Amino acid sequence: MKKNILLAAMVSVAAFVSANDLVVAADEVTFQAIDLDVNGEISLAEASANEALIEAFAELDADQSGTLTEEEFSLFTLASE
Ligand SMILES: [Ca+2]
Ligand SMILES: [Ca+2]
Repeated sequence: MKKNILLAAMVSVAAFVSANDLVVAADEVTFQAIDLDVNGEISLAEASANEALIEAFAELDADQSGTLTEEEFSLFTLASE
């Protein structure tokens, strides 16, 4: 019986850890969190941290510069609300 309780505890710890490994939820995405090198633009590589952002990247990149400014990115956060 004790073994079952221990196993259940281990399973819930494992579930907790893997939840933390998931990409940031859309409502928690901020420009600062994605702009890893803090150059004021989100590159395609930086955007790859978020699947939804990658899918929207080309559409969001209004001037087709290959990067997203904070202004371009703001349309993504608005759309995901
Ligand atoms: Ca950047
Ligand atoms: Ca751009």
